[in-house]
Amino acid sequence: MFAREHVEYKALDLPDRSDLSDGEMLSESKAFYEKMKRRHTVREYSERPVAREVIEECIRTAGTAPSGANHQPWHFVAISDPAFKKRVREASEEEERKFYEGGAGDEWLKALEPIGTNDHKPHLEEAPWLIVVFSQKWGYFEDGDRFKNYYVPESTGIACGFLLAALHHAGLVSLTHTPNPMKFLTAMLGRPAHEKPIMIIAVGHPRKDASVPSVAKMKKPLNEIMTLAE
Ligand code: IYR
Repeated sequence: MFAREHVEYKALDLPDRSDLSDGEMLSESKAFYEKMKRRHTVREYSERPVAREVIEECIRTAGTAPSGANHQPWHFVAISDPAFKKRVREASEEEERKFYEGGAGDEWLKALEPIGTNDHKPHLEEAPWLIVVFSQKWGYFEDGDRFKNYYVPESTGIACGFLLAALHHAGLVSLTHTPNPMKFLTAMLGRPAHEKPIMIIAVGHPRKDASVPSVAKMKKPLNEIMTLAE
């Protein structure tokens, strides 16, 4: 996609303007908050499958995220193959066993107590899809020359946020999972060595008995997360 002739500045008239009144803006922003606060991280998935096209559209949405120099330094591997999911689960659980047996350190393990997590990760097989997100330290021009990417963690983090919102908007639940360390995913999924796995996102429908830890509903109030300088 990156050919050298595309790397010079050219202005386009702003496409896709929105023209809401102030009142409409307020009600839209409230409605979106009401929607997003209903997103939950879910660990118990039902057997209901999810069409590949839905996953593709959500990843397409993630790909619209802003990024450093518009280099889009990300790649998404979407896995529904049960054998692949099993391999990811087994390798993740192996790392997680070491993490929960003490590798994490006391303070981290204490912080995780209210979340109720442990090294048992059946959802990595039970969820119909796993999306593994990679960031790319560099990209390639069409002629094979390499160029540097910028603000890679920030850009990929924003794309992950878009993806989580898109999945929720599509009526799905998800879980961000970060086996520690997770470099094994690069080779396991056949990605080039310069790509760094950022997270695994399990995606699907919640099981009837799905639950969330009660602390997950405790969000900081606006006055704690926002300072106004008007
Ligand atoms: N990677 C581990 C531990 C973990 C860490 C954080 I920070 C969490 O918010 C939740 C879990 C795991 O996925 O279990």
